[in-house]
Amino acid sequence: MNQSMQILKQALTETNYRKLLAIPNERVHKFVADAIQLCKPMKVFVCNDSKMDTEYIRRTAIARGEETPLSNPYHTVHFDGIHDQARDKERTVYLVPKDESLGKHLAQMDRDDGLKIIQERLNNSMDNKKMVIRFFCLGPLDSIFSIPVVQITDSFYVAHSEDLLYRHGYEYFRRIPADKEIFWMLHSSGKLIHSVSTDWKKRGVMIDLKENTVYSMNTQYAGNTIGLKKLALRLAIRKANRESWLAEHMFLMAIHGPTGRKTYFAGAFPSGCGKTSTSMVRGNTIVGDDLAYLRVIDGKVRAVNVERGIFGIIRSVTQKDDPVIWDILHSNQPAIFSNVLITEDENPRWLEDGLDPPSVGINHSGEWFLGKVDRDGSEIPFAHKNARYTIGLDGLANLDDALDDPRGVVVGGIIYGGRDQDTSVPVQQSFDWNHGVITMGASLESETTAATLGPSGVRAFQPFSNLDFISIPLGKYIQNHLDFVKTTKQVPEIFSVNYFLKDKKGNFISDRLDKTVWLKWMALCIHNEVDVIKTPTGYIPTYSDLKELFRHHLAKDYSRDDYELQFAIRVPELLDKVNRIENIYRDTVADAPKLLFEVLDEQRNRLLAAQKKLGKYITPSTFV
Ligand code: OXD
Ligand code: MN
Repeated sequence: MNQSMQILKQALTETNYRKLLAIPNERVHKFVADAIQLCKPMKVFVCNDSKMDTEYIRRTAIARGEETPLSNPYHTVHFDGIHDQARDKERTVYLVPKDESLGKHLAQMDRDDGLKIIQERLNNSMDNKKMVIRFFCLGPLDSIFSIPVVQITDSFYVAHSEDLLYRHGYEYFRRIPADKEIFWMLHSSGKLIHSVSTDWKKRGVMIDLKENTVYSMNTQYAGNTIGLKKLALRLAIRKANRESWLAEHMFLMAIHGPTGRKTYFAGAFPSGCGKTSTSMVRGNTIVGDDLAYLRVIDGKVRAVNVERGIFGIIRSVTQKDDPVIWDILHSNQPAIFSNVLITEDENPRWLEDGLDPPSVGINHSGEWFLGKVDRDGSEIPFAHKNARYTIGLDGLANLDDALDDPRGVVVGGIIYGGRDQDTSVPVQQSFDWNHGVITMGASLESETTAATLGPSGVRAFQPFSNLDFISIPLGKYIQNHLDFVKTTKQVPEIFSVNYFLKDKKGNFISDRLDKTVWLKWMALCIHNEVDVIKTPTGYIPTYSDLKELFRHHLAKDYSRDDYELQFAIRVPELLDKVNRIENIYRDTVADAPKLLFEVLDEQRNRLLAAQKKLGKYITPSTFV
């Protein structure tokens, strides 16, 4: 018997040992044995795909106080510690060998130093806890897109969340070839007080690229702990780059057109910028709201949802604007709410839910009452801005029937969107793939949000909405995008959207539901069913097409004044943006492709020529 087997035999009960050994993969056995040796759990639970096992996970999360039941028997609430309410970008680092660098934009440290820290922090980390071993698959099962993942965690909340969010993979692991590439995740919440991680100063997410392994320590917030979400995305981006496909921070949805035609779109928006709400826009169907893999198959770009559930921002979900989400959160579909308020009658409440604000309850700060302040004297809102809901996709009324298609869906369009109050128009189509990749994807900027720790509302470089997760030098990542469509004749159209333009007084100049129209317009554009106006930065809609779309889909009388205001070409701001982006690439991205500078230069020249002829702020009709 080898050493791993001896460790397993000693640490696992007979039933768990048999369950683990039913997976005939020695690398799996070794990963689990090494984790046991390091974390020294009191007990180990191997979870298979059965209802009994997954129900055990849910019940234990409640029994251990990691989740609190609500009046709806299918609902629970989880609270993260007060310092652990969002993704920690600073403490999420790649471990790289001494002679390698991932470039200036990626947080990294020497691999040997990192491995030492991991050994220190995880040593004995589970000594009075139970370790859970889970198996999942990213993407549909038995597909070219599938990536098997082993998750080890001491958090039943993490294991329960993954149950709702991912495709169960225990049986899948039993049939994969011995040499199949696997992603490995090891998480420990560390020391807990009242079921909350207390050692947040020693929080860390460390990504060992060499071994395809991610270690998450002393944290519970799902964005730092759920291995299959943003932790696996970082590994997938490397794999994608190696194998010439794309792993993206994108929703996937079908826009329904005339006579029921479906056109699939993948859309990349930074966290907290409308990705989920876009994928849920009424009259269309959703495949996924956060992560997509895209591959060229038989000459077409096809994509799948990596996940099978939603970990969504709940702030400002209302019955009026988000009816599908609202309904599911008020149904008997299982849901975990996090960092919301629990009312006295055991219901969840969140900020801007369209109801009268509560005055008492329990939230992540403990007992809460109106006017409660933190140590610095700042008022604590009744729920956290980054409060979330976790649900499976199954109960959604608008779920697309291609969700589990192993070949994925054919992508007609790709959308890039960010929080931009003064520069880009609400919607535009790029001139071609390279123009879209460079001026819309690689040039994306967005104001920071509560999804990450640190100040919100600061304009930040956010290429492809994926900067937080890119795990290869940025220039290489961009080159992979440029090359991606080389073998396809059916190249997706690229668009940008901006829901966040404001007037001089700081008021938004479009409504939340206007995105319905932008989406329908983009689908019509792909099928050449609308006229477009060529501007220096892309093709924009005509007033008459939008007027008709607003009337038809939102019963709204769209005024020419609104059109002129929203679609004005703001040359000074657009020029500033080109200059800012060019400087960032010139100064901080050593491997930026030459083409990037050429395309940015062309954009600048078009803007300068337009400014010379037509002035600084150009009304859209001038270009007709
Ligand atoms: C998320 C994020 O939770 O991007 O999806 O932070
Ligand atoms: Mn996300």
